[in-house]
Amino acid sequence: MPAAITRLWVAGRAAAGIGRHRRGPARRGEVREAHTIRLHGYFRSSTTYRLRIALGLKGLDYDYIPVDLVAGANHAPAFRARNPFGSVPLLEADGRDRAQSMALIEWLEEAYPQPPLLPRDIEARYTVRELAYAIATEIHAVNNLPVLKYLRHPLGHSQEEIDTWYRHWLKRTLDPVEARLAQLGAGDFLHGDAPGLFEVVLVPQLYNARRFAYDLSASPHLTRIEAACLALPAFERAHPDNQIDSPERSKT
Ligand SMILES: N[C@@H](CCC(=O)N[C@@H](CS)C(=O)NCC(=O)O)C(=O)O
Repeated sequence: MPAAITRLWVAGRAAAGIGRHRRGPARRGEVREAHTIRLHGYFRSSTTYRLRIALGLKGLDYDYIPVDLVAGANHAPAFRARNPFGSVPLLEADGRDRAQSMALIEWLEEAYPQPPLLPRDIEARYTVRELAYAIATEIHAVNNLPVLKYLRHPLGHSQEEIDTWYRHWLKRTLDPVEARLAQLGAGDFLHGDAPGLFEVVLVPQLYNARRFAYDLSASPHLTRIEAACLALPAFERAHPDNQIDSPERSKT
């Protein structure tokens, strides 16, 4: 195994008494061949962070393979051949290369249903998706790294203008998400007493928001949910600072 690859046993909800999964999705009456799950990602990528949390909450064991986005490793022909989007995360799972974080999390949910990231009740499931997809499609899509780079070059915007752009799109969606959480009377988590798809998407976005000095003081529901999540092992292990490609980790 190359030195850059680390084997992680992600306890996630296992810490709360939920057992470790066998590799390979469970299908009734079928003995699955054991496949290694490999997550190709970047420590600070919020979409990779989503996958680390989701895998952790599912108690799934995986290898983490860093892709250096700053060096452009995601544009190397060998990587593009595996993921034509040239983005992370790339998940090798069940014998197949898979891309696009939201599709990946929904796939994980279907392949490894326990513990669930979506509620059983159709209305509650709708609410979780409403808020998770608002963040994934309205904020992340306009604030991701290639978009910010494009604003700089060729469009020629200053860093200050780019930061203003970033915070504008954050506010435009985080404020209504906060308002919806207030309407719903959300507690430590959007639904029930455990995190799910919404929290998987929210926590990485708030990590990014803080990097861009976004003022979260008017978002008490968001920050309360974030704090409850960050206290859990699956979220702690998934944190960018705790990844093998993080400069923060190499300091310790
Ligand atoms: N829609 C994609 C977006 C993935 C994405 O934007 N990933 C970023 C990191 S967060 C990336 O790979 N950027 C490539 C680059 O910077 O060139 C998903 O959800 O997986």
